[in-house]
Amino acid sequence: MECGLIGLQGVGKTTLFSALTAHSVAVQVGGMKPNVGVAPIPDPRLNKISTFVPTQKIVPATLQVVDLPGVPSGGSNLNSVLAHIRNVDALCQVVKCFDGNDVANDINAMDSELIVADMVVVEGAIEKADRTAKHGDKEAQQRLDVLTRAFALLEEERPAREGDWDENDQLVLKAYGIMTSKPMLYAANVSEGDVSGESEAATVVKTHAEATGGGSLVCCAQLESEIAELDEDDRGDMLSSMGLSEPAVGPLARAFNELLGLSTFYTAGEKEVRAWSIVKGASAPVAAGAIHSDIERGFIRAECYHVDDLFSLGNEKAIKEAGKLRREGKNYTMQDGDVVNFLFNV
Ligand SMILES: Nc1nc2c(ncn2[C@@H]2O[C@H](COP(=O)(O)OP(=O)(O)O)[C@@H](O)[C@H]2O)c(=O)[nH]1
Ligand SMILES: [Mg+2]
Repeated sequence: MECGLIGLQGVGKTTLFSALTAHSVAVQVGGMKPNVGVAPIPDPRLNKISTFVPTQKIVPATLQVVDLPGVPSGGSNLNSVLAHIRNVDALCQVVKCFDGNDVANDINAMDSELIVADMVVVEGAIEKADRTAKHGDKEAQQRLDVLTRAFALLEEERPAREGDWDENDQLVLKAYGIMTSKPMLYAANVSEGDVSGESEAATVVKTHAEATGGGSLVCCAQLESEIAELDEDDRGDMLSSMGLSEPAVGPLARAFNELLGLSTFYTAGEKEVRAWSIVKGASAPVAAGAIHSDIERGFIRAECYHVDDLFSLGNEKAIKEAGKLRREGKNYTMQDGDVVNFLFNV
């Protein structure tokens, strides 16, 4: 899953990107090329598992993050920026809340760019689908219906995300790269003095997100990037002195998991204890495929228990004796927090 940081120029996207990815790549400030990096998702359950299952390595799940160039209002590079935005799975719109700027106006400026660009795409697609649908093509008829409904929303300056879409509809919107239909998280980038987001500016962001079917969170990108540069020991002190319990990447990744409908399962052994992100409701073989396509292809069964059983019973033997070690077949729907060992044969 890939999440794109978007927003106007100078709102703190690159600063937040550096904090999220802990400077895992060279960052170009003010550059026109996207920065791509990987943010490890902090997970308290993962560390707790390793206290019960001694292991050599702890590997968190990751979120791929792209720092997209700022949308230059009407600028010549607009199309190339938009092309990048169409390709990500979810969007995080960074909103500047530290400068006394007109926050509502900034959000509208950014949202309008996306809405207008989507209208152009949808309008063209409607014409094409209309021609094909006239020949009695069922699929084209469905596309036409989805596109027409999306257009009606966009025309009212509302994001396509606000529509009532079923799974098939969503596939259509995704295929056309409709930006305003992507899950959106608004990040209020607040000043050091407002880390809990009590300012008027941060409230505007939250209210807007709620009204338009998006998520929201508060972070101070500047502070987060300073924290990310500290070593592990100093980080905790810095966070607590700022009244924060964890770096923003935690809430951000959780908000995305929620928006994207993801859940987590674990593998736990001597070599590594590891968290994996999958789509909620995925079957056991699909989850196995997140690890390796061979395991999905040769899937025999999953042996699993829930992390909470590990935490209460202490080890696999006790879990087995309590009858909580389950053998699940290919139709099993993975539950968030399953600890799994896949048996396979290729
Ligand atoms: N005071 C303050 N300055 C910030 C914050 N976040 C970013 N900045 C500053 O705003 C400027 C633009 O940030 P940058 O991340 O390059 O913005 P981008 O154009 O959206 O990528 C830089 O000088 C940052 O240091 C913040 O939370 N507080
Ligand atoms: Mg930047």
